[in-house]
Amino acid sequence: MKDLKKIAAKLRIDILDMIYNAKSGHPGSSLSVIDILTVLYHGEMNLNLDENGQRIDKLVLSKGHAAPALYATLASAEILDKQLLNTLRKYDSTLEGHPSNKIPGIDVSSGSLGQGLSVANGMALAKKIDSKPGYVYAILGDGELEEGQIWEAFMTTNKYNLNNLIIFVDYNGLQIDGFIHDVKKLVNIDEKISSFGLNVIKCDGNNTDEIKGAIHEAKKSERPTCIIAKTIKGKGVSFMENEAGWHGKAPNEEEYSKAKSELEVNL
Ligand SMILES: Cc1ncc(C[n+]2csc(CCOP(=O)(O)OP(=O)(O)O)c2C)c(N)n1
Repeated sequence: MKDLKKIAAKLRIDILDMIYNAKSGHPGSSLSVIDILTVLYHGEMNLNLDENGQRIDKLVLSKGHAAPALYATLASAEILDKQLLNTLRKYDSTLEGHPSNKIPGIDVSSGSLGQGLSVANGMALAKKIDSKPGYVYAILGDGELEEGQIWEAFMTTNKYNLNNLIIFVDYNGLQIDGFIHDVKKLVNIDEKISSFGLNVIKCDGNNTDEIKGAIHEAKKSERPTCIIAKTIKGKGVSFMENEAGWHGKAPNEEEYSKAKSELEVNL
């Protein structure tokens, strides 16, 4: 059986290396979501291809600025060439700062917040109409919930009872420049989403066992599920944790080596 905690520990270092090398990117957001991606791509998602070359399970990273986490995970699952990771954000590289559907393993370009759930709804609805197996996963940021389109999309998820769609909210409490409850007074997320007709499950989004358990529970539900995954932005690097300032900034040389030595302890 795979040691998911060790895989996530390794991927945290890949994220740090990529962003340091690119001198740009979103470390806080990527370190927040990496445990969820690890669980999905290392056991929970069916990554096999169907007769049309489409992956059985699909994922939309709606909080697209966490692209380094997705790229590192795709490489660890051998879907993306690992050599590409150190080309992040370089001129001519396919690994742009936000996911593009030109990249192997990525179906949906994202980065403009608020849109990913609508696309994931369409993908899940298409599967239902075509009687195709598999799940669609969508990962949203909690700050992203401040986009009105997300709530329109929740209504669609509910209307078509898209129980082949599993939504994660990466609930780290922060967005680009502050706490979500300061920026838009976004409170009681679970009650709000539940009132839109979805099954809501809460878990620790930096704990691989809990994430796995939440996915298994979601798959038993007759209704579409939204997993509110409580995370820590910048998880694993002491001076980045819970700091809005580390949302989208690369570390300097000194910060890089401090962060790296902290992350290496968990290898
Ligand atoms: C439509 C749109 N508006 C603004 C932005 C700029 N922006 C990038 S990340 C971000 C905050 C996102 O916060 P959250 O969804 O909580 O993600 P986190 O980084 O905390 O995981 C914002 C406002 C954007 N990418 N798209």
